[in-house]
Amino acid sequence: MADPAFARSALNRRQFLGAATALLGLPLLAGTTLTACASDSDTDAVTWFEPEVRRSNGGTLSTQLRVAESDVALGGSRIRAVTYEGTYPGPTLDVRPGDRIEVALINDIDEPTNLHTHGWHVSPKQPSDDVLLAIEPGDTFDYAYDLPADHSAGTFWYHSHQHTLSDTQVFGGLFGALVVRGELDDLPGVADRPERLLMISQTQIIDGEMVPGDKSSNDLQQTLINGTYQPTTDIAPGEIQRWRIINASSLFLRLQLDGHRMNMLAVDGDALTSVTSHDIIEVIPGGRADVLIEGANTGTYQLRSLSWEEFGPYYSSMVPAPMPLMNLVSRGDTQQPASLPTTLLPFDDLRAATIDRRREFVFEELEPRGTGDMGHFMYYINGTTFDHHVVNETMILGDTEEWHFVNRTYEPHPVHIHVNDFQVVAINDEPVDQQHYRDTAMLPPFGSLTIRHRFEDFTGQFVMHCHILFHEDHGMMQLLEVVERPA
Ligand SMILES: [Cu+2]
Repeated sequence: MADPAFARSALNRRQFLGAATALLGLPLLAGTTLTACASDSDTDAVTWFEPEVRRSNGGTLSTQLRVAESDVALGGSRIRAVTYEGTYPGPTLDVRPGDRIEVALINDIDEPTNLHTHGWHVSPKQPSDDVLLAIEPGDTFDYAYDLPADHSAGTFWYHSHQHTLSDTQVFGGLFGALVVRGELDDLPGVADRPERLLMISQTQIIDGEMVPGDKSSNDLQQTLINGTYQPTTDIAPGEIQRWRIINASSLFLRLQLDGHRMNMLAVDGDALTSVTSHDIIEVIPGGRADVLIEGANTGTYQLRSLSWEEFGPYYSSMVPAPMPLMNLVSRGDTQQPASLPTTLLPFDDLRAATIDRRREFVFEELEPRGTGDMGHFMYYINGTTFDHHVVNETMILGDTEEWHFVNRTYEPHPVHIHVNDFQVVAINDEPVDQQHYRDTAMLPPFGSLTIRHRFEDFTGQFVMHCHILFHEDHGMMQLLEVVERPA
């Protein structure tokens, strides 16, 4: 058993209740109406839900996302929740590079909200991905995103980014998937594979009501896939499916699927140079993975998230015990074996780049536990908390920089940077060989993370923050600005 002093941590972004339950990994049953959809004897039941898909047509997608409280299908019940368009998750927006995406965000709740297109390389200026905007109650804002013609293809997501309310709003249901179809999808072995969307989130339901994010307790939360608790989906033996996995929760997931390898195509919507095969994949808060799954022999297999116990005490509380997430039933006629792709897409390795500037960011936090007041929890980058009036760092368009993040806390933080993706080049000052970009990476406890990125195409102000949204809401975010190169 881990030292409880360390176990009060990443999961513990809300009120810390019932630590013993979390540590023992007891089933999450208290006061809930959620039920598992498949038992061992009933795995033929396919209980699979994916949200409505809205596709672009002729280079345009014009749609609305209405933010309102309604009864939504959640975990097998009807639950009051604030969502987009009355579904949990919201509709999937399915687009192509070069598209123009217009979204009327209608705010029909009694607090401000806004919209962030997580992972998209688009302008951070309004009416595009400006997360400093606050759309007030009763107002509608017409967002418009011009996705570059060379935008990477893969899996992204959208969610509320209203500072101080992000955690509550996203936890409550304000999120949905973004799919970009492009070059990666046309490759032999990737094209035309049947798809599954796995959007992973957390919720807490007591007596048929959702507990607001700031009042809920981590150890009483359920982990859902597309709003369903432990759903079941199917595959045929030998069939190759593409799974789009999105971590909309604050859990650091280590996913393992019984009897199957996970063949990785892309991380955070950025293609790998070649397919890599894994027994376990890590998908951190905010992160995504695109994988190919080849159906095993007839039977029922479990997807679960593993504990981090083996990584040491600072990780022990992230997922306290192996957590079942869904069942995969392999059934039907065996399909003709198809080959998995090997080579994917080329990649501009920034380890070879000339570095224009280096910067350092120190992550610290103050969690005065036992005070009973989460309002005292503060999270810092370079000694300050977020202030939208203050630009913390200014970069020059076209420059390539190396950033070194230092973690002076006992828990990991998922570092997310808007607009431009980055390459991880070292972890704990040891070089790593990651031949792809990403938009979110783990800063290890009492460790460091080194990344390289280039500021391309867009000037303007945007943010870098911890994607444990409770930490972001309580300060762990910086305002960045890219400017034209001075004459
Ligand atoms: Cu954090």
